[in-house]
Amino acid sequence: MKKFPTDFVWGAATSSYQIEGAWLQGGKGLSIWDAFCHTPGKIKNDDTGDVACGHYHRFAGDVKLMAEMGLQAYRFSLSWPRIQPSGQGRPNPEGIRFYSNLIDALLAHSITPWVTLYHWDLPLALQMEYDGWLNPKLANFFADYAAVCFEVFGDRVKNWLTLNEPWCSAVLGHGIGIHAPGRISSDEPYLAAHTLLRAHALAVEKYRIQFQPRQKGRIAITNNCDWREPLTDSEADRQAAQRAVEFFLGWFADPVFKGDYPAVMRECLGDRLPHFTDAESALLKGSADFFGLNHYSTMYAAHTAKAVNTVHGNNGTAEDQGVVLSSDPDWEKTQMEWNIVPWGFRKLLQWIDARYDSPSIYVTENGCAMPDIVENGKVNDSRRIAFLDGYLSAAHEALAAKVKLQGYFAWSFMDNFEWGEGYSKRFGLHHVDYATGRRTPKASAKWYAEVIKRNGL
Ligand code: PNW
Repeated sequence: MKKFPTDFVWGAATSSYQIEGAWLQGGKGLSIWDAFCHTPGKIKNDDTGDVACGHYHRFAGDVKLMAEMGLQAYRFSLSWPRIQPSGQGRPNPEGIRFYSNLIDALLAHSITPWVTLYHWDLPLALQMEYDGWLNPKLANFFADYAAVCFEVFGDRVKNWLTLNEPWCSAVLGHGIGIHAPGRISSDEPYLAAHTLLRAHALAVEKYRIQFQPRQKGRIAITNNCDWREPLTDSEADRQAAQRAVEFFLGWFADPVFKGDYPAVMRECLGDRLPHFTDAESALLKGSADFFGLNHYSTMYAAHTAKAVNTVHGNNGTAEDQGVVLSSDPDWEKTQMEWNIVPWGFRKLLQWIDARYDSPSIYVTENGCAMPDIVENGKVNDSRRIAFLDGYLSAAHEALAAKVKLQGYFAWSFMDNFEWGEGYSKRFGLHHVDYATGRRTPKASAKWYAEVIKRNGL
């Protein structure tokens, strides 16, 4: 048996836009995802999060299902426009009541809430009036919104995440335009990322000065990163893989843990990469109480003098890096076409441990989409179980190598709205029948419940 540390946190995650629905209920304002999904052609099948899993109305039943599988922690996000309909000013009491009830229900079942302040559903008004994250002012609006949340929920919420995967907001939202706000540009990802990082730092400053001393919680950012393995062991390819990870994770984690962008990004980008003032740099450095990581996949990286711009915009900043990515044809893939490579997870955890001086790491998302089918009221998702078993075994190897991994959240607690893929991709431990809203625990939910109970594999 592969045992995990005694205080290891076992959880599952979701996000507001992906599960809540009730897009025009409870005084909620519109978000950039409401607008993006209602723009024909942006989302597969023109699906929207208007109804989603109906979690806004069904949260009590969902919390019961979490309790039934012995979940210790539940990571969810707050919809900013449900709390501040136009992104600033007086909070919406109904929105606050909804999350307050959810938090109380979790605590009544001894499930610890882990709250993400921003999982991509920016108030639409801030996009229309200010150009969203391209405007430096957004950092102040975000910090004010965060303070509202600390004030009303911080008595009960002790684990905060500021931003979920700012890489996605920057690259998918402002580079290749497949996420809201749908912008296509080669410079805007760096500008948006800069504001996102400043927003994180200002929110953490507020928490640390005004709330943390009496609320005694912790706060961090959560970044996504896939592993990049050198295609060959040539020096050029090894440097290319290192560069690729620095452009992916270092872009957002270096400022937070070291106070500035990676040197290699400055070399490649010059002044296309914005500069932090000394004060901003000082505020950023050390602005996380732990290392939040979302991880899904691995690719090979090779050096190329001239990376090609295959998609509009900058193709995920590839041509800025001089890196070309590829896969091993023998690797199994998920329904997202993402490679299943558990050893890449171990290598990434060790890379983080080495680069950031052995931080406490919480994996706040890991999971896979599979073509699940319901048969006689059951979902036998054996490939998902194999995926989770593989990735948790790799996590266990990282622990044996002294990586300070302290928790793991499966993505996702239930099937939900998978952004540009709409409802065509299922990541859940629970199956959701979107016609009726019915939830069915998959075999993986029962498997994961056993893992939690035994604290091991
Ligand atoms: C994450 N990529 O998104 C998000 O945090 C979740 O909301 C989402 O449902 C989950 O992973 C599965 O996709 C990502 O292109 C989207 O590398 C895209 C990428 C990574 C993560």
